[in-house]
Amino acid sequence: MLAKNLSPIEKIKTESSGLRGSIIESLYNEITGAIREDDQAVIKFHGMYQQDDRDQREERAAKKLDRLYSFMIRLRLPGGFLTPRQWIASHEIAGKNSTGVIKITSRQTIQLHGLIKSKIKPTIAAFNAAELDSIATCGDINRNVLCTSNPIQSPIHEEVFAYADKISQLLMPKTKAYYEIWLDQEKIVDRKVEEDPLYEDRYLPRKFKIAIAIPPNNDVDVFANDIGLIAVIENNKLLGFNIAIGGGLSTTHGNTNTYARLATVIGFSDTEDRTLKAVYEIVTIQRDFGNRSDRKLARLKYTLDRVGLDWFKEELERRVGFELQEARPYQFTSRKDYFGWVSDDKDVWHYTAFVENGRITDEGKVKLKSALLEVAKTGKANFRFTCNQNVILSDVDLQDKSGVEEILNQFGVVANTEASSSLRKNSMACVALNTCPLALAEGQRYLPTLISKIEPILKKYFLEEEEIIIRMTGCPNGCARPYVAEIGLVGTALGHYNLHFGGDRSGQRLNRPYKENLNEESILMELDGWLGRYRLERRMGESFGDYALREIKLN
Ligand code: SRM
Ligand code: SF4
Repeated sequence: MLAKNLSPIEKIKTESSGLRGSIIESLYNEITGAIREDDQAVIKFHGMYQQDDRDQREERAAKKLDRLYSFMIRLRLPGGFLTPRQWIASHEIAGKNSTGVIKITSRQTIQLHGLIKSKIKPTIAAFNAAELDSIATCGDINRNVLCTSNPIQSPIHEEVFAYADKISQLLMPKTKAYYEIWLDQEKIVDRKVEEDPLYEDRYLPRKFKIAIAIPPNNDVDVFANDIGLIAVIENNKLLGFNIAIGGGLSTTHGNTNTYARLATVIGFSDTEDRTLKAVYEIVTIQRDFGNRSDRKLARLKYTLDRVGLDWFKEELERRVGFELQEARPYQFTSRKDYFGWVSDDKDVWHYTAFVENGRITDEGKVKLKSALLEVAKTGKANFRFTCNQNVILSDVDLQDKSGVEEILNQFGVVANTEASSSLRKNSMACVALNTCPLALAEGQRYLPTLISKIEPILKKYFLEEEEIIIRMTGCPNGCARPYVAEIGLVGTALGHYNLHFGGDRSGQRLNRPYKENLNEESILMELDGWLGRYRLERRMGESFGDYALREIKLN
């Protein structure tokens, strides 16, 4: 299908000898801090990206210096879970080998930036010693599998959560290249042992994303994924999952063939066996029918819209050998994190700390990184990352709660979580500059400042308590999911953003583009006008997103 004019990445994949490429030669080339171009595509499948410090590009170019290359590594953490021991290891690795900042991503895992080439192997070895890896967190393959984070969401959270790992394992590539290259394990001589019936040698046409949501909280933004599984639970029993397919948010400025799309629910599957089979075969259909010529149109959402929902479902049922049942009713009411302490039905406690844009550092009065290390050292809390880029110190027994709280107080974490405004706590920005090569504008370095300028406007209209979801990205790829925010800001050029309005609180509606290419002054002016009118004209209980959409439709 669409095999003509394959995109250059297709050749790199099939000729990579099981994702080995010439990475080893690239690594030992001491003349440059970079790796060969083809290998830059291959190492993505091992969870890394080559980047350079964009702040220094011009100055270095003027001095005729090579770019300042470094690497970003992203961990595979199904459901976003780390033990305290694994947190301590991650903390130490970040300090030794990277910039030191640990970044919680919008997909529930952590990234380290700024690794120089010679530090990649020691980093992977240290993660491996902590039973952690970065396999398949990037590249044309199934990525980190998400699951609703907070254990309070359901008494059977653990049972649903286990699916994230099961799916991650099911869709892991068979190649042992990761172990050979980065961990010096024995070379595979007979490549037959790593034959891969799922990915073959061409992998998928594009990245592939899966999330599991436990209603009523859609914290994972389940409809933004290629496959979304919605747990159906009755009387504390997992009946199965509604299956949604074809979600994806990225667009390209000026390319009208690209669009954001929310996943469509196609049916319900009951047993574990059937659910996993369905997930697997959805992936094989995308492997076989996805567009391998134009990477801009290669995600499952485009395949689905091209072949049609009916055809896709029929093909899926043919491949799995059973019919999907009719989708069961479900209701999402929010997407938020429950900041502070909450306890579940077993009197086990979970503290959600606010981490602005997921950046774990010691900055100003908030020594978050030190606090998390001290908590980890007590061994009394697990670490769960949320898709809103926050951290939950989870599974704390009642008798250990005050000890954990004392540490959080001592390092300013409680004060910061409590003092941050509702808007700030419901905000999210992508990395963007200075590391993201695709950034057109700032993301996480700028949103905090902009929020400080929006807060007085909210105050003026007595809207400080409103939990309005605001998200910013430095380009239209949508890494902080701005297209499902109530207020979305999508970078077009330095200092300029498209302004979107009208997402709902539970992530079941795309917002609408409102105005293009606004600078800060115009953004603040628009928000002042809109928030003022919202204050006066909103209906009882109406969220800002609902109000804005209603108004946009009217005008
Ligand atoms: Fe993303 C590419 C960061 C979530 C859509 N994303 C990138 C790269 C790797 C840039 C690159 O290709 O060189 C960024 C690295 C920046 C850096 O310096 O760290 C990057 N994406 C991120 C993260 C770290 C944003 C964050 O601040 O949290 C998120 C990491 C998630 C993870 O742990 O795996 C991240 N990216 C997303 C999401 C949100 C989601 O998945 O829920 C999206 C939109 C949803 C979707 O996929 O449709 C997203 N990222 C993209 C795209 C557009 C994909 C497409 O369909 O066209 C790209 C560009 C690409 O793949 O070509 C991209
Ligand atoms: Fe980079 Fe764009 Fe993703 Fe932001 S949205 S991290 S600028 S690719």
